[in-house]
This record gives sequence, structure tokens and C-alpha cells, in this order.
Amino acid sequence: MREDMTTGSKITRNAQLNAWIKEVAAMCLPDNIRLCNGSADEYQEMLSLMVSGKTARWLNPEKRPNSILVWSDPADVARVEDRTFICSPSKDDAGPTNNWAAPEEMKQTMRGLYAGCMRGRTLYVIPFSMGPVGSPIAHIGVELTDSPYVVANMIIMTRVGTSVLDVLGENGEFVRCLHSVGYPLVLADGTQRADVSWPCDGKQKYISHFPESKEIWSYGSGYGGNALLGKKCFALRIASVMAREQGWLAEHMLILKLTNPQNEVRYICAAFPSACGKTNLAMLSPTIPGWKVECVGDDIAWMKFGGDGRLYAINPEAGFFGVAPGTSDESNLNAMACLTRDSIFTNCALTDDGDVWWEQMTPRLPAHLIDWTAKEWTPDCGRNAAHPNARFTTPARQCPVIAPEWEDPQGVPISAVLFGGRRAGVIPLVTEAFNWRHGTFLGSIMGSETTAAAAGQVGTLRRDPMAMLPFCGYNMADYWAHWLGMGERSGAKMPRIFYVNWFRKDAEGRFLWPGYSENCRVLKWIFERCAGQAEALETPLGLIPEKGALDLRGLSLAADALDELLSVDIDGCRMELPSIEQYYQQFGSRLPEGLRHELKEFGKRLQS
Ligand code: OXD
Ligand code: MN
Repeated sequence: MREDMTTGSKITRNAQLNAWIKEVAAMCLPDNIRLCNGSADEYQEMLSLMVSGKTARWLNPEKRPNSILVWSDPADVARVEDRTFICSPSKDDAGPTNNWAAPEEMKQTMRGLYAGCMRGRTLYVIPFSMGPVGSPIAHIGVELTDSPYVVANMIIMTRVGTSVLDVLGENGEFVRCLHSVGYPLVLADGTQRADVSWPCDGKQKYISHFPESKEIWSYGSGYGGNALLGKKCFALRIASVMAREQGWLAEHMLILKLTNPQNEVRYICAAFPSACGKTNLAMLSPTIPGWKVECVGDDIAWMKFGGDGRLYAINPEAGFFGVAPGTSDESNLNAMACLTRDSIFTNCALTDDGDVWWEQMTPRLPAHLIDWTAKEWTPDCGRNAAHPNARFTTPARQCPVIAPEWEDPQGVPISAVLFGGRRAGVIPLVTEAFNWRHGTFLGSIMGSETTAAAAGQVGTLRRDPMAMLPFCGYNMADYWAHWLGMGERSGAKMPRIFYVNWFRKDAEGRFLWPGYSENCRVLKWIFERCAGQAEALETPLGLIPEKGALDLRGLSLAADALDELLSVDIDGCRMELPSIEQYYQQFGSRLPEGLRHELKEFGKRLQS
């Protein structure tokens, strides 16, 4: 195959793609080039390759058929936000919340790192579609990588294969995603070295995005969002730029289908920061009889306008790359059911009978494990058995509550958008925005507490607007302007916006709301608001449920908990105003007038 490339003969029908593969091969110097077809056989081959290379081990087939456990290098365990760059031509276009580097300078630095970085390895060419192949909402990418782990994960997480190349045709556009683990097997001076179980560059990592040319260059890490470039890099950072240019939305949101006892359906998107329970909400098992939740997606939503002026969403992914610790039959029975077979587990612990384990997976701790660093583990050893960011990769089709229309190329019409974060105080269980602009304001100031801070205390929040802080590929202020513009374009046809907070605590620091499955009670109120049925009360923050509008039958809440859950802490809001003003200030004149206006109105409502 290498011969093909060096002689210039064609690996695909797309001349631009062929030229790019050739250029990358000439820089990275792989031994072989392989065009991936995404087949079941190819997936199996990648798993076997990882097992024979000691990257992975098979789990006990009687416990988890066809599943592997991978342990990464301890220096490569999570997304590296401080090594993530938005390389727009001007620094202002990346904005104050992103790391910026000049595109040509970054490319020069990275060309130096890429030079010969695939010596002794195979360069895999992965054509993939984000979204159902051929959907008008979907887009195509091609990832070039030297990692079989990436190939296997991409086969689960995206649609890989020849059908993608068919859609791409001779002249189709695609996002160029270049990735190397940065561990050549032949060094520049010609010395050979053996491979390691988790190759990566322990010293240098770059996750660079070029919004103007829609390229991603990733070097040095093999883990998650740093390496599976379809996910955060393409489907959020680059797609957010495309969405702005083309008039749609690329968001860090789950998509769920909610059906009432009369069989009426509403689709809801929800944005929460990483590890705040999106996967759990997307697959929730409702406790109210007759109501049903089905999952369309658990992490990312792409939304485009349909002919009727409404927003239609697809899940651009085809699998779940979820945080394992905390996932259990109690917190997410449906996710646990997905994981019974054909899954990849990364940085989980290994049980004595060849299965996986992670913190909170079972009520009882195992007596003995091998932890994610391959060390003996016992309950008294004082260490976590799984890494806190241990992950599972599993096909979405294995989810028992996957919505039948999850692959509908037209997408599903969205009725409501939810924002949320961890807030111990101030923010009620649920608030409906007055309108799209006010909802955009609520999304722009949303935050999550990193610690259990005292109620109302400012300065302990990490503001994570629309849960996009690490994922917006351009200036956040321009992103808000884009949100406002979308609302102006479609007016009353836009989804209603809600702000939810499952994490409010009482004075003793105990959660007021049981969360998990009981969140269906909030979803029911949201459904009914969208249908014009449920009552709401106006507060300075927005509309909250009237007493009695929230269905609490069969739920025992602590005395006064409901009053507290449904109250807006006016003093707390007033105290937060200066921090919002300060937060907005960093965007200077790029802050949209609409948000400035909303902040002023919010201040006025709090005074009266
Ligand atoms: C995240 C993820 O970090 O989904 O948000 O992996
Ligand atoms: Mn996420």
C-alpha cells in the first residue's frame, strides 16, 4: 500500500484525500498505510492486535463476551485542556477562554514533532461520518492515526467505512483529523526500539485546531477526546465553527425522547458540564407510571433548521464513551446493560475472575483486584482501583432504551433545551427562561461548583457557558451572538429553554433532591410546559413550577425541601451579579448587546 502512495496511485476516489494522505505519509514515514473499512472483522483484528501488543487483555468471555480492558500510561489519562489550542488567524477570534497559537507557528512546531513519528508503525486511514451516513445534518471526517486503539474506538463511536467514501465521492469536503501517539519504533538515528503497551509522548502533547481550514492536528496522547478526533475536536470545536458559518448549532448536549401516558412525544436536549450526569439523564428509568424516556444521544447534539422552521437534532456519534466510576445498576441500569458485551474498558480495575470493576459499581467492595496501574488492590490500600476518568466505549445500539429513530437522517424536532450544573445553592430545581434571549443569558452564566461551597458564596464557581467552555472553537462572545441570532431567525419555533439544578443542598450540606430516576418529575413539568399545560410562577430568575405543578406522588421529600428546591435565593443572586459582570468584562466589546441588556434587566428585577 505504501508503494501506492509513494507512486501517487489512488487509495480513494477523492483526489484531495489522496493528496493529503500522501503528504502525511511523507512527513510521518509509516511502514504501511491501511484504508479502514469499519467492518466487524476489522474491529476484531484491532482488538487482537491490541491484545498481542499487550495494550489490552481479553475479559472473561463468560462475564463480558468480546470485551477488552486497556490500561493507559499514567501520564495519559484525560483530555488535556492546557495543551488544547484554537489556532485561528487572530487571537481575538479564539477569545479569552481558549488557548491560542498562531496557525503557521503551531504547524511548524508540530511538523517537527510529526517528522518520522510513525516509523515502524501502520498509518490507518479512517473515513468516518459524524451522524447517519448521508444525513443532511451529518458531516464527514477522515482521521489518520497510528493507533489501533483509536481505530477500534472510532469504529464504535462513529460510522466508519466505504459507504462514507461513497458519500464523499470525488470532490466532497471532509475535516482533516491527523493523530499520532508520538512514539516511533525507529528513531531519527535509525535505532530501533520495542513498542510499549501504551505508546504516547510523555513530554509533549498538542491538541490543535485550525478553524479556518477545518483541520485537527493531535500529537502525543492516545486517550479519549485527545485521540478520538471525531468527538470533542471535530463534533464540538470544529463543528461549532462550521455551525456558526452555516447557521446551525453544535452543542455539548444529550438528546432524549420523552413519551407521556397518552403516547405523545417531546424531544429534549440538555447541556451539563463533563461528569455531571448527562449519560444518566439520557437513559433515565422514570419512576412516574406511564412515562417513558428513550435515548437519542448522551453527549453531543447537532441541530439544523427543518423546512418548518424548527430545530432538528441528530446525535453525531454512534457509541457512548462514558465515565465508568459512579455507573451502577442504581445510577444507570441501562448503561450497565450496554456494557455486558462488545465493549472497550479503559483504566478500569480487573477482578480475580477476569471482569472489570470501578468505584461505586457494586454496593460491596471486591476483596481483591488488580488496579488500573496493574498493582494489587485491597479495600484497605487507600487507593482508587479505577482511575477517576476510567471510561467505557460501547455501541449505542446496545442500549436497551435507544430510541428507534436515533439514526433518523432527518433528526428529531427539539421542544426544550436544558442547561444545568452543580449548584449547592441559589439556583432552584428548575427554572424556565422567559424567552430564547433570556435562556441564552442563563446558558451564558451557567456554572458548576468545583467544591461544596457555602450557599450563595461567589468565587467558587467555574463558569462553563452552555457546558462548552473547553469545547467552543471560537470566541465565546461570538458564540453567544450566534445563539441570539438563531433565536431571532426562528422566533417562537425555537425550543423553550430551562435551567435545572439537581444538586441543591440544605444547610447541613445534604442533597435536597434525590436525583437520578426521580429527575423524570422535572422532565414531566418541562413536557407539560411545552404542551401549554403546567402552571408556572414568575421570579426574577425565570419561571418556576407553581406549588402542586410538580408531580411528587410516591416521593417522600424531607420537610420543607420542596420550598427550598423551588425558591430563588434573591440575596444569593444579588451577590452573584458582580461576578457575572466581571466574567462578561473579559469579552470587551464582543459581548453581544442582547446579553448586556439581559444582565441589566436581571439586576432590575432583583431590586424590585
Ligand atoms: C467529556 C466527555 O469530557 O464527554 O465531556 O468525554
Ligand atoms: Mn462530554
